Amino acid sequence: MTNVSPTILSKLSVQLHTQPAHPLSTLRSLVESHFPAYAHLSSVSPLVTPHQNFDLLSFPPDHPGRSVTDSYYINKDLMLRTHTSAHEVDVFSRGEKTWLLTADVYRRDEIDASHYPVFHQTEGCRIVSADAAGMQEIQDDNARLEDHLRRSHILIEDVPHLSPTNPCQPAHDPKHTELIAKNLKLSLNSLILRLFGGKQAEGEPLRVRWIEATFPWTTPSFEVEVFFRGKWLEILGCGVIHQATLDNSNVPNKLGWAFGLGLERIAMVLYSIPDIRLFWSQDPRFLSQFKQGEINTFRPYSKYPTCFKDVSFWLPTDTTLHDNDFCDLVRDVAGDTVENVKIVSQLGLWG
Ligand code: FA5
Ligand code: MG
Repeated sequence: MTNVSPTILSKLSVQLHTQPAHPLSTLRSLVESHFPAYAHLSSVSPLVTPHQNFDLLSFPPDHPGRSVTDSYYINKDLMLRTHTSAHEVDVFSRGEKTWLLTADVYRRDEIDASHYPVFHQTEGCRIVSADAAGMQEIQDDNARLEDHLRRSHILIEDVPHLSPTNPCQPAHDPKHTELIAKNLKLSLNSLILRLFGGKQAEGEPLRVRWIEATFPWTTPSFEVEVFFRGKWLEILGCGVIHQATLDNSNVPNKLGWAFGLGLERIAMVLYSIPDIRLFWSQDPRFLSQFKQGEINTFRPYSKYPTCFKDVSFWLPTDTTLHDNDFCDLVRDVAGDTVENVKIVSQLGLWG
């Protein structure tokens, strides 16, 4: 089943999200600073079992994500995580109740300006006790967050916390689920405001759109899109964690939410980085543009190596020189970086 290529293997130790001054590292810190009381995890090995990545999260046995055409396998028992949710059960089992985990994730996919087989996610989770005290804690937090958002310039297109197509889990009290789903939405709207609010065009409210979704280990589930520079951009998936997943984690009588945030998508708009492949660049023209903790607009540079631009005049002292001889000469000197050779103007022998 081994299908991990050398290029992918070379990415396993890079950890862009912990490299000082790298845009993904600044974005991780920014998200972490928004949840200061949470545990912040960021160096967890990408090697997981299919059991962690899929089974513990109730993925059905025939889910397409399990296939060798979609995921990277070392062997049948060891794979590269396809999402940071692969660590939910482990982290809950260790007793963490509120935590963030940022990591590289791997999916076999096409390669273009917005797709790369390695990208980064931040998982965020919160569980509270499923009793009056836990619900009071959530209610107080909801009141605080609502107050903060009411005073902000943000326009939210919402969907109901619960609906026939996005129902409450049978094991849960719908009143509790409503409070938890509301806390999830308020927490994320507040994070989105923090990330995008400052970069918004003057006077324009920030527009956020909530959409019903499905994930095998959350119900109700949602996706969030942000309207930024004229486009809707899907930035995260989230939901109320399934009882089965919490049972797998040995945390009885708890209730809570989880989200998974795509870091490249967000960094690309915040920094105006036009191509997802640039995040992997070792070129000083890329890396030197950034400082830890600062979001600045990326200045594009040529993807070709430095060259000096001269104007040359070719004097046909040797009249046997053919156009193709000249093309070969250009290729010998400059290689394949030359896109085109053409005669711009031809003068008579004496001008
Ligand atoms: C997930 O990966 C779920 N684990 C999210 C989740 C967590 C749901 C917790 C419920 C509870 P999804 O495949 O939609 O879901 O990816 C989440 C985010 O990662 C997307 O919204 C997007 O921002 C980002 N993402 C997904 N695929 C790519 C890709 N090929 N390139 C860049 N970013 C991507
Ligand atoms: Mg999605």
